[in-house]
Amino acid sequence: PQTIYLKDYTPFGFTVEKVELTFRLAPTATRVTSRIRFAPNPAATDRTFFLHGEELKLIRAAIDGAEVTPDVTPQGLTCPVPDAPFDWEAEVEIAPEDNTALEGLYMSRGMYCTQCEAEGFRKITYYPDRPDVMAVFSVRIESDLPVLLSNGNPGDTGAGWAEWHDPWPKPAYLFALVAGDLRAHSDRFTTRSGRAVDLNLWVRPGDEGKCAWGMEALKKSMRWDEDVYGREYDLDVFNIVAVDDFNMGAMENKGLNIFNSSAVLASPETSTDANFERIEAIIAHEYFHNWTGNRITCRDWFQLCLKEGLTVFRDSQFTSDLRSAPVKRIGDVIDLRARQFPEDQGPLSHPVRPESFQEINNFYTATVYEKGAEVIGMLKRLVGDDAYARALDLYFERHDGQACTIEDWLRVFEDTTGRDLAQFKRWYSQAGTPRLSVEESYADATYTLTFRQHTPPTPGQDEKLPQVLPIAVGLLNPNGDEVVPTTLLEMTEAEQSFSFPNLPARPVASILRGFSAPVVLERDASREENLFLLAHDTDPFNRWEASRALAVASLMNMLSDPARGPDGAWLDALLDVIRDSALDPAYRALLLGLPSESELAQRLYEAGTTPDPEAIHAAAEKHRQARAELWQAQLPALAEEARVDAPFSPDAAQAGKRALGGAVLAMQSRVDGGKAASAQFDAADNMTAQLSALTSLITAGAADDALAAFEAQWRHDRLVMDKWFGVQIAFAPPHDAVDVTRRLTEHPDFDWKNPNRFRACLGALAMNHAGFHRADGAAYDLLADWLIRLDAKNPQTTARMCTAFQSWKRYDAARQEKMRAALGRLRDQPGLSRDTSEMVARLLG
Ligand code: B3K
Ligand code: ZN
Repeated sequence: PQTIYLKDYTPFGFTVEKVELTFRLAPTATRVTSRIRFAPNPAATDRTFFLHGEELKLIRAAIDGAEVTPDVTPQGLTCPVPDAPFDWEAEVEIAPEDNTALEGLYMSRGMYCTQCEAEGFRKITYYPDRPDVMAVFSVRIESDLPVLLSNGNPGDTGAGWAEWHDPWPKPAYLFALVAGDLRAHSDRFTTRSGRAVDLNLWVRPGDEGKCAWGMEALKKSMRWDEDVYGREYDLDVFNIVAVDDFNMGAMENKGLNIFNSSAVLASPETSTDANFERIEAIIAHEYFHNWTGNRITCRDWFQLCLKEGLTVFRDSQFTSDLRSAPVKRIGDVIDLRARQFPEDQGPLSHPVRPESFQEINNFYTATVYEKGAEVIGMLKRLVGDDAYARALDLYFERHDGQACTIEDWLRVFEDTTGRDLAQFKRWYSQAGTPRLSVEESYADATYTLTFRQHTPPTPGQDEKLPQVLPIAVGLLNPNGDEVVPTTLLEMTEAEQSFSFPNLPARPVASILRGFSAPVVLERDASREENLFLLAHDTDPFNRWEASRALAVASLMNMLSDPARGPDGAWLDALLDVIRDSALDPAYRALLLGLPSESELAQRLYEAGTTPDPEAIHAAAEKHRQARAELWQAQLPALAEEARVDAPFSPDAAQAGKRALGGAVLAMQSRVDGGKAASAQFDAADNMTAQLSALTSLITAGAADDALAAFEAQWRHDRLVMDKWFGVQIAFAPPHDAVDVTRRLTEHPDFDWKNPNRFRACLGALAMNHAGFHRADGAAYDLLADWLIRLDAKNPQTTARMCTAFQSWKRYDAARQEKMRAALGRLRDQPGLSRDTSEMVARLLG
């Protein structure tokens, strides 16, 4: 397979002045006719006329009305063309029904839909399928299906056809088409300049009752982007469509967002609070792309973080504004450590802006998205909120309608602030998670923090240079008062000291407040200091972080001495915080969480100890059991405090209470054999309550009846059944996880070609840390078997799920050997996709 390099970028030899597409839809023989006006691109030197095209049957082609016979390869076509503007016309045939890769034009249960990002448009027709070629599209769809949609504004329609026109120039990856028997949930939004926008959420008959929340989220997003970024919507209609078979969450096609139904459909009975919050965030994310991604797009796919990092950053600001900022921040950091850190610390590590790829779909990663967003958060912290706002205004003003680079992005900050961002730019080019260690000293009333930063080598990058690190620090007096409020230290050297004079007593430092930089902080804080911070820190993130540090220390101690129980002093201190009714219940629920078993494995590995997944699981279980017994008497009062009396609402306040209630129920189930969980399961009128009861029953080993009842109640609802499949595997005792997975993959409703269902089962197995790392390698083999099978149908989802193996180097030689063997089996599969080949090759290094 060919490797593409950032350094090789050259512009396309032609510009596209307009595109007219006609689709005659038929499941196995859709005809696509394209009429494209090309002109020589004055900015280009290479005039080779190459159009991408894959899996297309070319019926005919013409230039300026005269038939031509292009030179066709499996990747596209070339053809001699005039040295002046010309009209290209082509007709191709495609078979959406046979398209199981879910990229290009495909079918999902009788409806047609598309997914073009990153390079799917070339499976629809011949075209310069690259994001720097932007054009105005007009589309005509011919089909007997009742609803026919494409980008932009609606044009004429008649019996069996509809036309659409998108006035905004766009790259082909934002093209979309939908046709099906769909119902609309409609609403209206008036932009601040008075444009009336029709909003529609299109769903299958039967799903109409699951649309209200998504629609509210859309309107909130539209308002928020006007209020906070001054960005208005720019078409007469905004359509969202829910699709059951989709490789990821959703797609920001211009004016026609297409969503995985799991990322948009919601109702109290079928969706958890976490689902509601995720849906709100994804709707916002896709909507925000209208400016950060669509109006201003990427020059090439190496610049993916330009739109993704920024849009993730924007959607996290939105969620922080609508809900609780500290709760959102803690959740994001948990997620970063669970997904991005392992990626950055293993064989798949790559810069936020990668320099090469074979298959771009493999780079829609936690590094590009979430670390990309962290980089923007740091930039904002460094320049300040006002300068950030001015830089963004300049970005929109200067680059509207353009396909841009990270250089363009940084330049608006340099031009706004006069700052030189050359060193900061390393965040885009240097892979790996910096490790930041700190030493403290106190003399002559001056307190000094000395930091050292070091980024370990990553594949292809042995030597690392110091990064710019914004380190937010506050200092507390021994009595708990804050003597130095949050101060931003700007570290640029490998080693650097910062002093705080005039402090009559040695303070306790709260370092990296709000997780101000995405680093691993190596701090030898004593147990007493962490207990002090847990009790007194004014920064909610670091208060939580102190408890995390105590949790890690306690679990590590239990692991090195299996006779030990959990740290009692910490549990006492934690209970005080948990019982503080002045604190947000959602925050208290987060404090009840433990670091994941995978995170503990990583920490052991970094400390030079080979992690034993079973021992880690046993320690975590022992910890949970001991805590439940110790706090038994307090649980009823906590459960009472978490009770919601009002009618169900997915808002942050109620959701926080239910999160606390769920955590309390999990503890209760460890001491009452599942009695309280059973009662909650029977009485539940919302999915959050029902599912938390079910998972508590699974851990208590008392879920058989509830699982059967749940299945009988929900077998008609795919999204709910995904949960039923998932929790049985994710919460299975480690020695059972493989057998449970095997049994469930034989269930008649295990539709393995549906990405949601596949992930619900095999993804859950990979998440069951001790179950996945079973010593005999049975889980590795089971996953590899399924990945081999799926790769022939759906390379994208297969390649994505190979990341289950990304941390193989952490474990003992026997497990490493078995993981390598499983990956080797994949690698040696004849006809393995480019997507999966690249992933396996990187994993095996
Ligand atoms: N831009 C899409 C992701 C496309 C993934 C292609 N493999 C969704 C998003 O980030 O909003
Ligand atoms: Zn995105």
